[in-house]
Amino acid sequence: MPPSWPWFTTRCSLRCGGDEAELFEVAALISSAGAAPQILHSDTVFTPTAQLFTAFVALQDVTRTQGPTRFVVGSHDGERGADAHRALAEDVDDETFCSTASSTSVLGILSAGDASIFDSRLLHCGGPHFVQTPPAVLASAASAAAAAASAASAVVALEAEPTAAPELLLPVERVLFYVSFRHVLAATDLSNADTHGAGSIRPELSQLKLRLGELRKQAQAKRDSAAVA
Ligand SMILES: O=C(O)CCC(=O)C(=O)O
Repeated sequence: MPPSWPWFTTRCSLRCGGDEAELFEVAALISSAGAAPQILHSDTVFTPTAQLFTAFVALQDVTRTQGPTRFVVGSHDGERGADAHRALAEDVDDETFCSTASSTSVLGILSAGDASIFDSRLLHCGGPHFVQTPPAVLASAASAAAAAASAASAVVALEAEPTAAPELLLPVERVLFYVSFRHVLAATDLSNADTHGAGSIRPELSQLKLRLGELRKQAQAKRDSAAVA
């Protein structure tokens, strides 16, 4: 069953030092069909204490081929975390590390409404998002191969228009709703400014410095009034 908002915010409160935790990021992560995998990274540097607690909420099913996020288990703290971050830093090509990491990692394969929640020091990356080949194209490719093998009837409709029912095709964009809260004791220079041209929170929302406790109260009031109605 997908986690509920109260379930998530209770965990946020526990992980972020209480209800004074600030809403830090609210965005959508969109990966289009054909997107290359991301490089393994953490969202904040490796520090002895937690900085952010994040949820990626699936807005539609995320299958194995749609670039699910890969998370390296235990890479957020302790000796294991220090080793993982050191190995990544030493591996300038990222390749060796990614292949070793895959044996100690999990994939965020999600149903719509599920969420992956994680400490921002955890190493993770968006996976490769494969372009889906419609079944009709696969079928015509197979018959083309058979025809080419059996005779020289060369002109086969390899480029035939796909005729698969649209509901059999996966969405071409994988969208994750992305929200994070800042630990009450997090470094004061932690920035969510729009440094890469892809802001993870709108400035006017950031300026409000919304606190987890206030958001929880507002959500509870909405639930109560919906229950009465
Ligand atoms: O798209 C994803 O699955 C992960 C995205 C991410 O980690 C990032 O953009 O920092």
